[in-house]
Amino acid sequence: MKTIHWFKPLILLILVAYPAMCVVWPMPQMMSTTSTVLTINSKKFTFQSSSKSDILHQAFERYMNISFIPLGKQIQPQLSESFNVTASSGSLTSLKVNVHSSKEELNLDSVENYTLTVTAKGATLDADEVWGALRGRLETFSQLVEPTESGMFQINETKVIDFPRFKHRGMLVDTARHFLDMEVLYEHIDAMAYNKYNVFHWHIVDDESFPYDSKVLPEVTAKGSFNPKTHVYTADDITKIIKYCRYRGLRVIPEFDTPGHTRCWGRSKPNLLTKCYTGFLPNGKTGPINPIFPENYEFMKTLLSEVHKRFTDKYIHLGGDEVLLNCWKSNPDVRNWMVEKGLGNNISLLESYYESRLLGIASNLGYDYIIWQSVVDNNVKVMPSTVVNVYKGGFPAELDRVTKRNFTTILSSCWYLDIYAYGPDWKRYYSCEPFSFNGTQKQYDLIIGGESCIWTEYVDDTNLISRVWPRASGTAERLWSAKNVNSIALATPRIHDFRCKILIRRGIRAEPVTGPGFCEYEFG
Ligand code: CP6
Repeated sequence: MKTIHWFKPLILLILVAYPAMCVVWPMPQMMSTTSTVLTINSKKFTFQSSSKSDILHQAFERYMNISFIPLGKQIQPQLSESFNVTASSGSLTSLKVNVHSSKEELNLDSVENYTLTVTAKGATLDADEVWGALRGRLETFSQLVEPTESGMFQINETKVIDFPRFKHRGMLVDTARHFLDMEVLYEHIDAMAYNKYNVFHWHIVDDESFPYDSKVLPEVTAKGSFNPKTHVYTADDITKIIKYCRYRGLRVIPEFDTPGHTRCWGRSKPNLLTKCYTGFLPNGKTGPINPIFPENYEFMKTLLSEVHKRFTDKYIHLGGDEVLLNCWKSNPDVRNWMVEKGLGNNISLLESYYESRLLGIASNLGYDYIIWQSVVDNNVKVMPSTVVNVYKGGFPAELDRVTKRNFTTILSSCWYLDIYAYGPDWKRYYSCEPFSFNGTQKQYDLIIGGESCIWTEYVDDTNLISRVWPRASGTAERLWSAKNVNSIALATPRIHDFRCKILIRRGIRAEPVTGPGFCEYEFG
């Protein structure tokens, strides 16, 4: 997708001319606004489309509710009850939504482009696919609508032509370090959609817990979850999350991270994990999945077959990070087996062996896969369609290396939301530029996007939303908007407005990020 470079002065002009009206986040590729203000009577306003799409019509209902939220009672108490909304029909009475294709597959190649035209003659939204209508969307239109003191709403004449810079804009959510309630996940997914994110990367299990409610491996859930009755995601829960995401234009990509990060899986399967040794004796610790036992590959096949039935995306994330190779090395059975198999004492050949078999299982199931960078750093042979998730420091050099080897890549290194600093640390996320290495256009084209990550060692239902939002909005704008929309000075008042006027007003309890102050719109 070509980035259009000439519009930056245009956006600067708009921001200078109409700062209060321009609360679209992330910034569209092209937007022009005039000083003509159209009024809207929310009671008489309709969304219209000839499309029969259930996704679109459900979105109409949601956006009817969130586009027309009146001014809050605390700030404007005298206006709260006496709106005379019957008097005028307003000068804008509908938004016509044209979706050109009825294709509703949601994948990496889904088209999210849209144009939005709001003039005195009417408002139209054009999109190739329903995903553009959502993203472009009803979301952008809704952000442009402002409440007024009379109880009416208003929108400036506006033209928006928009498309994402990157087609993979994700967030990793870790539900293993702490369990997250379905209601909290729904709220979080809403906030992701408001930010035009399109991938929910569900890091569902890890060392500390296994909240995936398996029917084929029930003992792993029983002993691996914090509580097998209350702290698990059932097949039905997963289906609900997938549907909830789909209706908001988000894919769900589950991660089952192996061979490391599997400690609690071992409680019910004594031979699953490698016993680590100190000298000649087992030291009581367990390490990565034991790669020398054939039944452990059967275990993975059983697990992934069920996962494949429950999750609908073509992609699965297979992890592969932080493998404790020293534990493998310390175990005499593992060492003997390596010699027998001709791997000698080269432990990275053992990692390759495990990964090759695992990736074989996944591709036999029909999966394409994403893996953490460690796997390719270690020269494991993977399918050409493999997506490499770069997560370590020194990422520009790594992106350079990985794309030189022709791999498609997703960047996470600079978007770790669990790493927290006093003050406006959204700026760090906002400033991270994926193309900050000297590569060829072909290399840049292989970078399909990025992900923010919320690892939840210190996060649960009580603070997920406020910890993540609006810090993750920094990443959202980096991934959606043009490369040169990168001025902290211009973004600062915008992210404040986005937090107050959009997130807070819609009930997302996003934390303050621009220092002392207040929101013009408090909860109603
Ligand atoms: N869990 C898993 C983690 C991390 C990773 N994988 C992690 C490592 C370093 C930091 C934050 C998170 N907690 N499974 C690495 C991808 Cl700083």
